[in-house]
Amino acid sequence: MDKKKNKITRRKFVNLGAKSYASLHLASVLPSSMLGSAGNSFIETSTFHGVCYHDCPDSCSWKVEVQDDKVISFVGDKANPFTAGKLCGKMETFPDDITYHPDRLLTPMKRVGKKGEGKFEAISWEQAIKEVGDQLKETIAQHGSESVLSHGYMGTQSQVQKYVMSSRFFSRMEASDIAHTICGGAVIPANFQVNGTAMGVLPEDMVHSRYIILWGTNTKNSNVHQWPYALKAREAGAKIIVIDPFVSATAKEADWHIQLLPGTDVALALGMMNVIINEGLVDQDYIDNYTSGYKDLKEHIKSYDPKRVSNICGLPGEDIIQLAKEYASGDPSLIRILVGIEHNYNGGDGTRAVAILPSLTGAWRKLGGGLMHLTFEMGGRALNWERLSYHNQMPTQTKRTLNMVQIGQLLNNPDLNPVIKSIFIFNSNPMVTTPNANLTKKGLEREDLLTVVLEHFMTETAKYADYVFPATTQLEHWDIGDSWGQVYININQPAITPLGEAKPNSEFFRLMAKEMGYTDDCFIETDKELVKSAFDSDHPYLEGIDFDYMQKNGWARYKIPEPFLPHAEGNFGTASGKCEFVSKNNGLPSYKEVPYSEKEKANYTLQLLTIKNTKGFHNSSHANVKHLRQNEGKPWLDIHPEDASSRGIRNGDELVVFNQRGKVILEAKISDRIRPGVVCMPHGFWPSLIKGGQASNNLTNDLLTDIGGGAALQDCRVQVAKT
Ligand SMILES: Nc1nc2c(c(=O)[nH]1)N[C@H]1C(S)=C(S)[C@@H](COP(=O)(O)OP(=O)(O)OC[C@H]3O[C@@H](n4cnc5c(=O)[nH]c(N)nc54)[C@H](O)[C@@H]3O)O[C@H]1N2
Ligand SMILES: Nc1nc2c(c(=O)[nH]1)N[C@H]1C(S)=C(S)[C@@H](COP(=O)(O)OP(=O)(O)OC[C@H]3O[C@@H](n4cnc5c(=O)[nH]c(N)nc54)[C@H](O)[C@@H]3O)O[C@H]1N2
Ligand code: SF4
Ligand SMILES: [Mo]
Repeated sequence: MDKKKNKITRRKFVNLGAKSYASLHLASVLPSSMLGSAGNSFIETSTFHGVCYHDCPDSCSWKVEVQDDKVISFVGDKANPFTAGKLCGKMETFPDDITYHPDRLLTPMKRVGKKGEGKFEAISWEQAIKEVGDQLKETIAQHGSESVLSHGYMGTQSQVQKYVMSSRFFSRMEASDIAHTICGGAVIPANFQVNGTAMGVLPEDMVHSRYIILWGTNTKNSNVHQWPYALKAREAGAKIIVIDPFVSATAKEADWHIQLLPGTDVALALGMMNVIINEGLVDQDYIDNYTSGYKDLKEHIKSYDPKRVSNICGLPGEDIIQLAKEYASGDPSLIRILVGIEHNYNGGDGTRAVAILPSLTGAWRKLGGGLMHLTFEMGGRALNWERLSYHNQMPTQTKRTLNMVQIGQLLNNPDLNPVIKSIFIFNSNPMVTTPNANLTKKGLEREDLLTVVLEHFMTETAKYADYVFPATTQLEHWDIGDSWGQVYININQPAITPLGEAKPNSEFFRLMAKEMGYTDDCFIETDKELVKSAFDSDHPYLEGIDFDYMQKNGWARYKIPEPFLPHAEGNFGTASGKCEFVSKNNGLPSYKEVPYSEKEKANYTLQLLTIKNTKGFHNSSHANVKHLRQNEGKPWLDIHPEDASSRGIRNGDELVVFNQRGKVILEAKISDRIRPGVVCMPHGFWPSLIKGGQASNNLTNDLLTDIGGGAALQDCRVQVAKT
């Protein structure tokens, strides 16, 4: 057979029907005499259930068909009503783009060049584990176990590869842990302060809402399976409002887009309260029975009159009044938040102010009314965490926790006690996703730092490693996929044998445990046993759902009492059981000036947003996939015509965007998608794959949010010029 003529790309493998692939593939490996008209009938196709591993609210269920240990079909599971048979654009070709990508790491690598240079040579698993183990033992003996830092994050949010075995390992070691603050770091504690939970209205119940505020969330792009519920509500008469400093894909579709200045949500929400209270639009009965702190709040909001708020937010006063009145009379009104609201200095208080609104107007009383935020507490309650979090029962525990937002500062801090001497980076790409990346780079360049990275690709971060270990992808390992954005639980079955020498993260930590001499039982459990143990639970949400059921069906909807009206009669998760307007630690929410230096304000007169504004990337993931990158075009900067003309910038010009931390080369897109004084670039491009070698987080600020130590990464001042 002429191989060239019949060459099937891996993309085609996925797209071809099972039958056609079987015959074509067979033809290339079997003598033609063996291929009769029914020549492929003995080839077995196996179907596997899986779940998307991305840090995404949708957690889609998928089905994988495999022949001859190769994926021949990969689709969203039609049976799951939330996924509804549709994966998002960036995941449709996942097997080709990630698992079968020619650049995939398939063997352990040891650095031979300078840190960051990207020169490595292959090394066996056995030898690499031994060398890392030897160095680790020496580091611990000299500097103590807290000099080792576990830097895992949400590259996979499926629990076994994200967390279970790595937590056991680092707890046993008593290493330092990283605080997962870059996403949800402020919104979660802030909502908990007010409502004692982040779980409000269920995603599907949006269809019952009649006034929907998508507050700092780009639903059409970031939460694609939620959008149809918004459209269904609109068909039934709902109005959709988007509050966003940028004309996002979702804002374009809104009935009303409120384009406030970034980081001023707290003022807007307090201004709405001012109007709602002054106009007598509150639900006094709800306030009296189910909330605390109203008297103080009433006094506090007096200083947030529409005129002052108009100045802070850069909005017409009448818009604030109209929004407040419409919101208070929505029947019912729903506010949807995710993380767009939190990535600024006022992010915690912004969330708290927004989270108070539904209780002020009693929106919680009706199905579809209230606040819709995160659903992770469902899985937290339902699954058997006592088994999974085995390390909590071990005599030793993780001790020091360090904030990932400031990893650059931490790696460069000689006064840390102890200094970080070794870092294990897995499921994360901090050189691209964490602010102030040039400082992180300086830290990772330290010759005295042992850096170990587990990855699918030689990422920007992996290039700084001493050892890189090849990790399996979601098609090659067991896992459990609970969700933070909807109410289904999934299992992920391995569909194919791991490619090359790739191993699951969990297996890396088992091998390391053995090397370190940790003999605890918890390092013996297999991934399948771990998945099984998660469903060994008698929580009512999992009634009738066990491992066998999951093996057959792949996914299940939690058995939640319906209609789900969590706060129709109060029942908040706070200590008082009420919605707490005043926080014990943080008082009442208020607007604060961002602490920029005078020099910063004078030199860098524009505010830069770096947002997830691409079609094909998921944070930094997929940005190395050529066709997806080409789809985005050249990395660009949205700049308002006024800011462009004052700098002599024309559409398509090459620009340099710079500040005291870095400089990025972008193409000018003159547009009124952004206000004067604010510019916006997409986040996710890998620095080394774009001109100039720097990207969004080489510019961003590692300032922390007001609550929770989150990332105020949108509070970033820059200057822009033609190159
Ligand atoms: N396609 C795609 N989908 C994704 C991801 C991805 O990378 N790509 N990432 C996933 C992850 S990790 C997460 S956490 C979710 C996040 O989902 P979202 O919370 O929707 O997050 P973002 O896209 O960060 O921000 C949403 C919007 O907030 C706006 N925004 C920025 N600053 C402010 C502000 O101060 N106030 C207000 N009101 N709005 C502001 C931005 O302009 C942006 O349009 O999406 C997930 N889904
Ligand atoms: N400027 C700016 N910065 C941001 C944001 C923004 O909007 N703007 N968004 C922030 C948000 S919301 C988030 S959640 C973070 C995300 O930050 P990260 O979690 O660092 O982002 P990802 O790009 O998803 O990188 C995860 C890495 O995990 C790897 N990975 C995936 N699965 C596995 C696995 O099974 N094993 C191993 N070993 N590796 C795996 C992928 O190959 C990828 O390189 O970024 C934050 N940073
Ligand atoms: S990234 Fe999100 S929307 Fe896309 S397939 Fe994965 S879970 Fe679904
Ligand atoms: Mo995120």
